[in-house]
Amino acid sequence: MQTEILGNAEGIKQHGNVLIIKTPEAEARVWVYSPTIISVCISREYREYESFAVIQEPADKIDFTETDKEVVIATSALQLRVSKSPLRFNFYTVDDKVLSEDDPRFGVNWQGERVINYRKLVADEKFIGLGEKTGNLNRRGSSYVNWNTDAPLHGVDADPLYKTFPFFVGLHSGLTYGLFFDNTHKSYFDFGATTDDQMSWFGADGGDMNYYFLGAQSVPKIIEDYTWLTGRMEMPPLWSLGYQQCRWSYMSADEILDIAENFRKEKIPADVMYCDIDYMDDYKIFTWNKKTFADPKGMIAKLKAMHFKLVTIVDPGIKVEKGYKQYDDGIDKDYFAKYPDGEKYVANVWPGRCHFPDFFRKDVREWWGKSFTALTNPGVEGFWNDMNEPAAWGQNMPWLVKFGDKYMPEVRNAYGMEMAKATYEGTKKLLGNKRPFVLTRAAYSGTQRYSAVWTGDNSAYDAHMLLGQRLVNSLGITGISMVGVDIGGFSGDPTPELMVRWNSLGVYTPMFRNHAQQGTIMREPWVWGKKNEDIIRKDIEQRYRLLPYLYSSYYQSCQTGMPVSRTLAINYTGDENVYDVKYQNEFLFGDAILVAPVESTRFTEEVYLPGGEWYRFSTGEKFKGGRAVTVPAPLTDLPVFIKAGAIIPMQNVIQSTSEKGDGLLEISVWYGSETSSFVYYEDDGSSYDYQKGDYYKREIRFDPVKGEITFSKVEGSFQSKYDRIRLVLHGFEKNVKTTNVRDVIFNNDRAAIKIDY
Ligand code: MIG
Repeated sequence: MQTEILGNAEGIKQHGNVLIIKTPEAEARVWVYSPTIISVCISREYREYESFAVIQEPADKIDFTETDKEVVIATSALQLRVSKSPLRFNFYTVDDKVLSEDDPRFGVNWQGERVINYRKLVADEKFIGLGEKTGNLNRRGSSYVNWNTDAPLHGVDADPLYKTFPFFVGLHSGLTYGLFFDNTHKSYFDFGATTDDQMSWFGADGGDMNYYFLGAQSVPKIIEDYTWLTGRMEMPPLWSLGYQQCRWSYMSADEILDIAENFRKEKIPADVMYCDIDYMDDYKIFTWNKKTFADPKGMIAKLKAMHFKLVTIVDPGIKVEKGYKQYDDGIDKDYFAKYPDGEKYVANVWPGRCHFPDFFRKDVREWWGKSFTALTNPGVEGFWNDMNEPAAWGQNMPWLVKFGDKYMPEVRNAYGMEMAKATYEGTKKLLGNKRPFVLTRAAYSGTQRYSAVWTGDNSAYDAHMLLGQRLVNSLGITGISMVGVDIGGFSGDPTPELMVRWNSLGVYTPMFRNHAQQGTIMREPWVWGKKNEDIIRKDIEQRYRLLPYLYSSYYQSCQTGMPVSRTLAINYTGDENVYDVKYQNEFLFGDAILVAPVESTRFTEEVYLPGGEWYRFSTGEKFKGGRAVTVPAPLTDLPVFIKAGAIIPMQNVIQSTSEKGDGLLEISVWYGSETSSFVYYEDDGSSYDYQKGDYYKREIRFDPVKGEITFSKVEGSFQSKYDRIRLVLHGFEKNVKTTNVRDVIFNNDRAAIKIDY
């Protein structure tokens, strides 16, 4: 195999906003995207690069200086010092602190088509990120592969799984940086796992060494930059934040309606029912089974009357069957993936022999998008994209299969994203001004622009519940805020204790969906006995109480990319304890709620509370942070803590998000000794009018020194659905141990409240 290491610079040229540096082996191109983002693309044969992920353009100009030894590209926030002989790429802060340097010996190298970048490892360097990856929060000492894979029954260490996010954050010496390797080939990351701690390395089976270096000095700012580059989510439909009930499968319209009815009868709040693959006729996408789902429109109307939305699954595989519309269309218009000789690729999935739409083509995406009328006409508003790694029986799709003008290995990791894009764009058009909900299993960086994700086929045991939380937390670092896991575990049967515990964690999961595999015991809240049902109900009610807070947190994801569920490493980056495997599953839900996942067999737990002060949500008990505390953790009370200074808007319990509620917005302020604030956001929860200013937004501020809570003037034209605000003050008197609640009710337009304490 031919092995080449990037050699000496031979020529340096500026062409407009790009700097081109040639060596005998290759050429490197450098662009500045923003003061904190510099991109480097090193290729042996330069080709125009079209990114699936990046939606920004580089800045118009690039400033650099050159000496005998190096070329320096400096912005107001970051320096790239390129050493010329040999060509190496080293990043520093503006005050010359090392952020990340190439390994001086090996730098960028090729072996055959494989391209790898070896980088120096700093002694105390930690790594977080890569999205849906098993293992520890701190990825130092681990290695990973990105190759989107259907992974049924995967264990808690399995790799790769369904998604690819080649983006990580490096942490050392009190400094932070991010690196996004934008390459859809099978890719590899090694964080000092197998190099005797000398180097970290990453690379891919093909394509270019094409990366974006993010030099902002805080993890939230790096996430903001990464999601600026790759896009942010839009406001989700409010109903998708409610409780979602799924199963593979509810076998008939009657069963779906029975289950929905029972939620109302049992007074367990819920918003969403799902149809898994059995609603279709012979697994043909965009059809309904004529016997078991004879009248989809009627069924959906009944669901609607009960305030339920329906989500239906779609897979990419189109059954080979003459007379089936999607098949005939696809053949006529040549929409399916092919071998190089033009023969259509066939593989077996649920429908039997299938062709696979070539989602890399715009005309195919448009066709796919329009096909959703079969679902939207009867009233479906949520679209679940499964099996889009893409998956087929046997798994090993031949490398000769072509998508667009590329072979499968080059773009496999983006197939799911392109399907989600086609689904999102198509259904958005069909639904008029309504927000569709799209859920996808496979994804690549940037998928947050189109879809929520779930973490695939987990299993019903404690270690999987904890892993699920780490996956959610890690996906948050890579721009995916709206993520769920199958609550209860997809494969296997949870014990009642696990079901109850997992459900209580689901309250604090960005997307809250109960789902289970065919053949497992039923999972609905009422099948676990009265006592457990009562706990499950109470927890789901808590989810609905928190909706105003959750919706505002999603608004933050749309604005800055900050995820709803946040590993503690995002806000407490410098605190060593947050990486301790004992505490690594803990996370912040929004700005101010700390949640500690607990196994279903443990009823007291050691929880690490970062610096500051915290209150137990359920009791109001106050704790000093910066230490671990051992707290009771019965199945009725997951350890959840509120950060001192927190401002948390809540509402009354409703049975679904389409209920108006009692009109009272309850804003809890938890006393803290420092000034704090919260951006409250509301809109109609279903349309795109908020993008034209039809929202209700105000900042709420608490100043403990002045003893003042201030509500800023309302921004936007939306009329809040709450006509009164109640201020609930917690912990506002000295020497008071438990919650001290004082109610102040005032009209929505009142601006400032003086508190004397
Ligand atoms: O081959 O549609 O991950 O959530 O219930 C299995 C049936 C296909 C895999 C998904 C799972 C879904 C199941 N699907």
